[in-house]
Amino acid sequence: MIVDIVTIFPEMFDAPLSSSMLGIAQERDLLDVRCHDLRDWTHDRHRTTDDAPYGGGPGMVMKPEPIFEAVDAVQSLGPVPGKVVFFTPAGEPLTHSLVVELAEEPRLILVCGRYEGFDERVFSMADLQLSIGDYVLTGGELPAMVLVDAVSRHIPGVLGHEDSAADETFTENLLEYPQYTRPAVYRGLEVPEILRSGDHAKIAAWRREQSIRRTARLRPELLAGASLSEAERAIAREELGRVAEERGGDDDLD
Ligand code: JD8
Repeated sequence: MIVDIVTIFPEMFDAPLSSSMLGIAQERDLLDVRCHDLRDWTHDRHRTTDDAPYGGGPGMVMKPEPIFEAVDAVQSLGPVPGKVVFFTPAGEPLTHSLVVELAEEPRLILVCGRYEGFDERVFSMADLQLSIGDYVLTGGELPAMVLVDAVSRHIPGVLGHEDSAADETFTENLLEYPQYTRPAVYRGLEVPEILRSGDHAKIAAWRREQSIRRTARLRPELLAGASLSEAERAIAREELGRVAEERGGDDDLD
């Protein structure tokens, strides 16, 4: 996959792109990330990318011309035009299923803004407007890195173990089971006996139950999308009941 990133801070991407998985993916030619300095498409001495908002108000807005010119120029680098993605707090929330879809694209062009955001007209170039969550960041660079990280895990050959992207939380709509490694006891905290038993059928059943209980407790809204047997539904209901019980107990303190 080819990813082009348009930004006024291309150096922000150096560390995350050279680290571990993303570095290896690029060395293996499974991923080619190219960062472009938006200021290369400015025409004034100061390489200006922002201007005051029409109508007044605080802060500055990204000028449209450098963005239109940059996206045109980067698209014509080929070999395919690529899907143009803008990051904005008003975008569609990024989800696991969107990540999986985007991982199938041959090329993405990610446009990162700064300041108070973009001149609205640049969105006429967008195939997609994305947000990574309901909190405010200072720009689109971190969201672009989040997308590259998430998408790259779904490119065949990027993960060592091919199935590890598949059997996870957001595929099954269940949280992960708790994990442990040695030592068996640390500061008095014990690894559950069953995990040390060597009984792999029991271990698998325990892990599944833990996933269901955790999901019921911490992210009950996910259960609607989880495919559970009738026995598993009963476990979920039991855990939801315990949670309600605990909350009910709290009320007495009020
Ligand atoms: C792009 C400028 C900052 C946005 C005023 C200062 C995504 N989930 C997300 N949170 N924030 C962003 C994001 C923020 C951005 C830009 C993305 C460009 N800003 C502006 C409007 C309000 N601040 C994001 N994806």
